[in-house]
Amino acid sequence: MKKFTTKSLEEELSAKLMLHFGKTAEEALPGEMMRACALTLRDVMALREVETRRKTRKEQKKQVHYLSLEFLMGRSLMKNAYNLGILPQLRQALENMGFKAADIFEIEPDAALGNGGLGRLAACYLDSMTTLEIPATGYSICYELGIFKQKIVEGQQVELPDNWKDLGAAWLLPKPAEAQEVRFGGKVREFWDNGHLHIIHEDATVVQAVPCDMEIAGYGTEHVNVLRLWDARSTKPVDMSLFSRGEYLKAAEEEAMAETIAKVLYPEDNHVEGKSLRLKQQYFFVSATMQSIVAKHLETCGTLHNFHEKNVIQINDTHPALVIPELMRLFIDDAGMDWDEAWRITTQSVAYTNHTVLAEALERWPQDLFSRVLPRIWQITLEISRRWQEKVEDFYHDPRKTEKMAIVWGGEVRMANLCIAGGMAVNGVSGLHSEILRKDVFRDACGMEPWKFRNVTNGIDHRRWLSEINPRLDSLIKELTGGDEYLLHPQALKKLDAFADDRTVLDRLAEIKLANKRDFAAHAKKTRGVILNPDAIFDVQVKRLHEYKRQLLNVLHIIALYQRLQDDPNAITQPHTFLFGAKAAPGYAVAKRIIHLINSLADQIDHDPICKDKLQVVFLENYRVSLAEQLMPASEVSQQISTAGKEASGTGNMKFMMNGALTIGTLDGANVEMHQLLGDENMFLFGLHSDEVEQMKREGYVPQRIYNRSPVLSRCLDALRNGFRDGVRYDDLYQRLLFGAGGSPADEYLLLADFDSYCQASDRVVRTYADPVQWNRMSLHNIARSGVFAADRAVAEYADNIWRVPHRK
Ligand code: 26Q
Repeated sequence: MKKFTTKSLEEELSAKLMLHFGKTAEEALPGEMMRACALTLRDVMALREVETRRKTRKEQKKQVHYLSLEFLMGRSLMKNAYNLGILPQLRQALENMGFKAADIFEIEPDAALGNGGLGRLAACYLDSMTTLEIPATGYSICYELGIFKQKIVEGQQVELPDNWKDLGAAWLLPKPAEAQEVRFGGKVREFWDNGHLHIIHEDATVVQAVPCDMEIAGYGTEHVNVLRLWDARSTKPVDMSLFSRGEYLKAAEEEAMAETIAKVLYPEDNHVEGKSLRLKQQYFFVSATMQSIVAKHLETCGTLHNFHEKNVIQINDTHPALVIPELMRLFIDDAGMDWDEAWRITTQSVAYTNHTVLAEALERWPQDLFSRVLPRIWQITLEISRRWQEKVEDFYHDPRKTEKMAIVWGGEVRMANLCIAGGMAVNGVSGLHSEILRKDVFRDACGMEPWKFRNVTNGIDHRRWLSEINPRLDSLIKELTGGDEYLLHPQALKKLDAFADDRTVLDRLAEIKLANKRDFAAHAKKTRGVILNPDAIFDVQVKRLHEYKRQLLNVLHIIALYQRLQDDPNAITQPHTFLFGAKAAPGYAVAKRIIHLINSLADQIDHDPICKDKLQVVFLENYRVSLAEQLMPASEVSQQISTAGKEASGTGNMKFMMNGALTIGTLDGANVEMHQLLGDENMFLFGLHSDEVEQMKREGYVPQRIYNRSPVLSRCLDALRNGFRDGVRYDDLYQRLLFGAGGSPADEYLLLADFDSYCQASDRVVRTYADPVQWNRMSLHNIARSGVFAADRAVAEYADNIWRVPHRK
């Protein structure tokens, strides 16, 4: 394999510009240069991918298939150059050719084929699976539009389409020869022939699935995996002969469906809506994926009886749950296997990861919709449900448990129960979350099949989220830990603990943070016209907007600070900047109101001279992967303040920790494990524990009592109600907190119950910040102990305990 030098890269880039755009480097536009870079790196990866695939087939290695409706990949150019070990050379080549490397990286759009945590997790795991040299493929939909772009207009969110493909498609390789056909609707006809039951799917609407592959380079390896994104096309060009046969409408219908299926990512996060198009999207990518996996397995092994020994299907939440009946269909209808054998193989092939305990996010499909769109899959699902129910009845003899564990019940199909029945493993994504699944959400299933229930705490790609985006910290770590060991062995970060009393190291850590804050301030000024004071504490809450994540609690506390400042202009001595970034699902009215509120408050504080150089609130528009990459290295306080028991894991918390920010948080999700590693002395814990939350709800929680007892809190809430200088009042939010509204109970997420404890923790943050040595020491301990939160560790656990595939150590 040739190794790129700066010079050979320049030659390669010039050749690409000439061949693909008919331009010299002097003439090329930045977008063309970005595409030339992509084409150059793709060439290297394509060769390595072929080699990886050849080896996998030849040695008949077991393969991992990671199915997810979302892969939040972000940008690829810097990442791929980094992993291929040619980032410095590429930067130099670009500069030599008259471009600013940073501008070329910045021009690449994010591939934002995901909403938030679940989608970003899938992207991080692709990197680790590849780096660990696991033969793995990701599968999803090639959405034409990713998560919407957010604009703030007069304080409110406006959604714009995210047309990422213009430049983003530079990484995609269409493979039309590997297209599959997916069938919807129609009728199922059964007939016996030669002692065999045959299934005919008649009058179905057929959509063609065309794969577009994105290559994934690992770090420090020649192993290359693929993310396969299915694009939807209509099967036939409009065929006028159909017209005469009366099938013209059918052809038109197929074309219409094909056009909509891969059109847009659903922008709901932790909330499901039973929309027919969403179900079609799920089946579309599941069926195309399983058909291609089964066909390839047959090609290499010649039999399906060992399918589970050579393949494992990991499903990212229940969204791809249809793999279970689809595999059954392929085994039974297409391969002629009997039910029991098909079920034995299926249930040894599929593993399910759960990402939420919120009731409104557990997928359930109306049976009439399901049976209409997927008639054959419905028959199979019904039979799976019948047999499962029999098993539950035999085990428990308890009608309440039968009802709770049912797959088809009350006119609905419950996808989580389908996954539990049809999978070999069910895992939560943090210790606490997995415990809640075992003890509460899936309690009865766990009683029957306890071996299925596991935990794999989430992790993040530390090469991207530390080494690549925070080069100053990366250099210091390499210097102190004696090289780049931590890149492949993240636990080497532990060595940093030894420098806790080294004042020069602590000072350098502070200098790095300040330099990163200055960079971010410069970037914010240039791209958004926001003026940030680098001497202020950068206190950050960035994540999807959801009531359970409690951005509103953060806001209430800022209002309290503001009121304190009005009573006493000297109440704040340390400048404090609160940064927010969050998209709200377009249909989530309360979430949108909270965004408006943050902007109203920001405006109020901005216009009050009392706050100058003391208090500032900034709402960062269009929070996304590439903005997170700028922000994480500059952050000092990480807000992880969800109601205990509600956030399955969180992964933003890990990104902040790795970049040396200190966490103010509840004992929720992976914060619990962070606390076990750090102790009380290295993070700012507050609030009720998850069992206390449950108990309080059981015993009847009355937020009004807290309001009546706390003058600080009641003053905050009254201010919220009356609004700020822009004249917008937030009486609706006030009412929700004190009395409940629209079917949800008063203060459903216990903001008022945790308010006092939160304010105290925040005061501790500010007091600690006044002691730089202590602050920097805490920061150092956070970085040092963040190694467990590397995705490499999480993926190794999946590989060892669930997938049973070998990997690089
Ligand atoms: C389902 C059906 C129809 C439409 C939308 C959806 C849908 C889409 C996205 C439901 C849920 C999601 C996303 C969930 C999610 O991101 N969960 C987060 O997963 C992270 C990775 O495990 C965790 O760290 C977070 O705690 C969890 O909230």
